[in-house]
Amino acid sequence: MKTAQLESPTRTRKCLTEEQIENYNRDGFFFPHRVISESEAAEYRKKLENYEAAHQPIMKTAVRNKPHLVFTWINELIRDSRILDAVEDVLGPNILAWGTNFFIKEPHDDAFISWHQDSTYWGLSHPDVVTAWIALSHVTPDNGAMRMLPGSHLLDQLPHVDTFAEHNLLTRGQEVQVDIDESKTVDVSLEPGEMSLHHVRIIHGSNPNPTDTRRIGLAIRYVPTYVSQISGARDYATLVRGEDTHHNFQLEPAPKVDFGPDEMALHARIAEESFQILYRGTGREYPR
Ligand SMILES: O=C(O)CCC(=O)C(=O)O
Repeated sequence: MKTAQLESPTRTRKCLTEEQIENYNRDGFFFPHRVISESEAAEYRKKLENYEAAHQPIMKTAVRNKPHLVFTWINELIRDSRILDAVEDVLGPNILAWGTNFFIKEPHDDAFISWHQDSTYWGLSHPDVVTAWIALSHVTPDNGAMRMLPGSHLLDQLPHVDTFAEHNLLTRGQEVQVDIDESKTVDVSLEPGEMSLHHVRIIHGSNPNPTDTRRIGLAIRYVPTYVSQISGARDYATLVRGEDTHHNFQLEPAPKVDFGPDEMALHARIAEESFQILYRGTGREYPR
């Protein structure tokens, strides 16, 4: 399926300029775009780190994925109009948040992300998926910023090999089977409170963090409401803007409180069903 050159130029833009949209359509990503102030980013980071101080590092927990189901502040963030205005300029007015994931690299952390296309195992019907990747710390090439291969979103879905490599933060450690010319890649440096947008087919990855500073990103996966899950599994999403006349996903409620029993039970159920989608064909079982 051909990837979308999204949105007709006649539609009124919410916040991105024509040039910014053209850059996104040409390169498959766009940055930096400030969506929250540095002080708001610091407040969000404090909420995250308070949770981690009371529990454990979020990257070691199941709520690293779909944290918007259990943290009220993340549920507010996925609905923030400063993010959604830019996403609407790319995807149109009816928008679901399909997923959220933390990507955190601790100081001196071996964690990395192999070169990959997000679309590989997501089971979604159309490549019309935009990730808003929000920086909650300084993100630099030194501490493991994302790296993108411009224009690679225009390629079709490419074959990947699952490595399950120990420090790879991807579900299967999947790696795209093409040679990457690293001299052509772009480092996505961001200040706290800035975001990048990237296309579901862009080839991207990131290196470990050998520095003394923590590198924190929250990825929010947005889809237009016409997208559906075609793997055969039931799937879930949160309606964050406009109307859903397609009913392709079970709509998720917002958490009423942080980590309430109902919120945790819903998260566990949805996490198990997403596991079935992401690991299909591997024979792996959901960890209980
Ligand atoms: O945070 C990273 O380094 C990579 C994140 C990523 O692969 C994604 O958001 O799609």
